Amino acid sequence: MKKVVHAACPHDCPDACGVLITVEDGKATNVQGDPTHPVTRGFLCAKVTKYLDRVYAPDRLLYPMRRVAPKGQGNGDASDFVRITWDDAFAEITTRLKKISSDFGSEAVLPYSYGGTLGVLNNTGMAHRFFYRLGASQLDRTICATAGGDALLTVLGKKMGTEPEQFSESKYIIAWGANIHGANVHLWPFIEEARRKGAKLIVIDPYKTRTARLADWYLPINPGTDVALALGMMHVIINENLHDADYISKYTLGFEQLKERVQAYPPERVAQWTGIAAADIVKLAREYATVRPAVIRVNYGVQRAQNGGMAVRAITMLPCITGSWKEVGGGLQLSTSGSFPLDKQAVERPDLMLSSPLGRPARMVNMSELGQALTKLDDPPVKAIFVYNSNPAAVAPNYTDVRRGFLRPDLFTVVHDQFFTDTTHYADIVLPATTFFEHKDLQTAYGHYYLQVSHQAISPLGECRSNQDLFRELAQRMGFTEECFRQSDDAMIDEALGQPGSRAASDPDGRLGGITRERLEREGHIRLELGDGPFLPFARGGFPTPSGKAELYSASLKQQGLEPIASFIPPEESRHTDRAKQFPLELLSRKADNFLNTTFTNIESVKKMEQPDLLEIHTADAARRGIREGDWVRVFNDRGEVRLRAHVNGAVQPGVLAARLNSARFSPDGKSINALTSETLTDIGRGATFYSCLVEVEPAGT
Ligand SMILES: Nc1nc2c(c(=O)[nH]1)N[C@H]1C(S)=C(S)[C@@H](COP(=O)(O)OP(=O)(O)OC[C@H]3O[C@@H](n4cnc5c(=O)[nH]c(N)nc54)[C@H](O)[C@@H]3O)O[C@H]1N2
Ligand SMILES: Nc1nc2c(c(=O)[nH]1)N[C@H]1C(S)=C(S)[C@@H](COP(=O)(O)OP(=O)(O)OC[C@H]3O[C@@H](n4cnc5c(=O)[nH]c(N)nc54)[C@H](O)[C@@H]3O)O[C@H]1N2
Ligand code: SF4
Ligand SMILES: [Mo]
Repeated sequence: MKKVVHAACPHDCPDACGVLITVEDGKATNVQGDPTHPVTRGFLCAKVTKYLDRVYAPDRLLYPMRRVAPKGQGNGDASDFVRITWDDAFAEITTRLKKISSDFGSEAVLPYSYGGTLGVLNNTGMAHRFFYRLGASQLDRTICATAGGDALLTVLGKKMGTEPEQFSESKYIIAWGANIHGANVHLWPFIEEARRKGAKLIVIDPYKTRTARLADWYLPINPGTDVALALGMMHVIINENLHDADYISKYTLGFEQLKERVQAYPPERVAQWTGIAAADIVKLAREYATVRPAVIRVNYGVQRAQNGGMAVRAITMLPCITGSWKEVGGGLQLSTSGSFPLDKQAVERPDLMLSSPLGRPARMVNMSELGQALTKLDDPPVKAIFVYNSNPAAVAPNYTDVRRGFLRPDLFTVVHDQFFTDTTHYADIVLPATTFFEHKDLQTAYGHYYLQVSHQAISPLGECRSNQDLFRELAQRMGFTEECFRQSDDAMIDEALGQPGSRAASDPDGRLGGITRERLEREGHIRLELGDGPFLPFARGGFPTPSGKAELYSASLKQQGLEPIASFIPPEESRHTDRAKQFPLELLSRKADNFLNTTFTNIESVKKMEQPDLLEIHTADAARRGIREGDWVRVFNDRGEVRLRAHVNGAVQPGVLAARLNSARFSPDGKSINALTSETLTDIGRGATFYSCLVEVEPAGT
């Protein structure tokens, strides 16, 4: 029997595509983009196009297993483990978690999860309920987006922005630290449509991405200097009277202070920091303010610098002073995630912390400081780590300390995943997880405004369990008697959506309108209730900030001891500081266009599209060090070193190096690129600073 099932891609990607899976006799035989989804438009990215290879990969983890090889040794695959039953696995996990909780307190247990799936249920759902009820440490999920996200909130009050469809109406499009072809490919057709109608595409990025190569104007910027560029643009716009005085006076707060501040950022000065010529800064500012409508796609790349919060704050002020929010095809998009008014409390149940043995909210542990958490944290120390939806042994900063932590013989490590990963290499128990083909979920997005239901297309492979099923069962085995641990997935989707008519608390603006699970199941995707026609979130102000205005001056930042407007403070690890005398090169350990963080790194057909072992370097920097194209090089600083192959291709400017995030186990020396990055946090949002990283490089010999 043949059927076509509607699903939604849950990978950590703004596009959240509608997916059609063909199933024949219980086996998935085809996968394609949903042609009726207005943003997916019938195509998938190159990696998910190969998804059958991932679901049916020969190395899928299919059974629970217990380690027999010493941690961190062995082959890193099934041969390091013996197969056990789910009953054995549950028995061992519950015994260990109970013992650790009674010996050290429940906060000695740490959940660790991030973006494996962004499905509402399998991303948080039962797992959150479980760890809240257990009284485990809470994980502060900062590794990706909190610097920019929190900064955006200080200006706009909500994570909302220009809908992707409106980019086709723009005349001036700035991709600011946004690798659209690599990480957000479904925005591209709208940009192409705009360009056919005469729009210009400008790319601001220290790395010459494919998007930059296709742009009308590419501005390579020194890493971590975006806040200076945005302030410099505002210097020109305000002093040349190109701002929208009416919009500013009605809907913004703090313009006078901003006007005073930008005087310290004349283009000549900004040029010295950013490496962009003063004349270009003036031209960019004038064009941005006068060629209308102009839209900014800023992505999370800019906020992985130490001053990344201030960068996003300053960039977000631009459409507020030009009044560009008023225009169809204007405004700015960082994320649309704040517009999905689901009932998070009902799904996650943080109130269960009060019924835990602690009887209070548990301590927070910052996931961007995992190395410290596993090697230094005390009172209590972390004695058990439960990893799902994540591969921390590769993606967390400061790999050396993270690995040292995972190697601790007294640390009990459980990993739930679809594959053996860098992290299962340290796991005592591994548990097999379903892919999105094998379970149901509710899907939001951070790059558009459509809500979707993702149907289960096939039965779980082997003995795989979804995150929902795992934590539902584990709660029973721990003896948690609360009714919420028996709830079905459908009941949880209903709770997330709330009852039409009684949604007031989580959905004050009525954005869920008449959306119900039944309707989603029938229709696949439904646009949030944003009114008819193009959605202009801030055309008439309505900023949900404390003042109700776009806050160019933020009293709440000031209260936290932070700069209330924005100012440029160079990252400690950048060419502008003393540390650069010792380690003079700025390393961007970027995402691979055809992997998704470390997901897909083991899939042969996807691997063929990538060359993850390259170090991209400018000719001048290579020549000075006697490095030639294709040479093996040693990239190092005082935290660690990695081996890569030099590639001189014009992608980076002098002083900048670029490398790819990859699985540690598939990299030339078996180490993560994060052996070089630090646990220093961002100015706003406690985020990781992957892109503020100074290194030196030398030929490695053979
Ligand atoms: N193919 C693919 N798609 C992905 C991912 C992936 O790994 N691969 N990851 C997903 C995830 S987790 C996320 S968070 C999103 C992220 O999506 P993006 O934010 O677009 O991705 P990044 O690669 O982090 O950064 C974007 C660009 O910022 C540039 N950049 C670095 N430093 C600076 C700087 O100081 N200033 C400026 N102006 N630019 C800078 C980088 O060179 C990069 O080209 O993408 C998602 N989609
Ligand atoms: N150097 C450097 N480091 C970085 C970044 C960078 O740009 N440079 N980017 C950072 C960013 S933005 C992010 S978001 C993080 C990403 O960090 P992670 O979210 O840890 O991303 P992945 O490495 O893709 O690991 C996700 C894992 O979840 C598994 N998984 C998928 N679906 C499921 C499921 O349903 N259940 C379970 N149990 N597991 C599942 C996948 O198989 C995979 O092993 O990395 C960060 N690290
Ligand atoms: S990873 Fe992104 S672009 Fe690729 S199918 Fe999933 S949502 Fe779409
Ligand atoms: Mo991310």
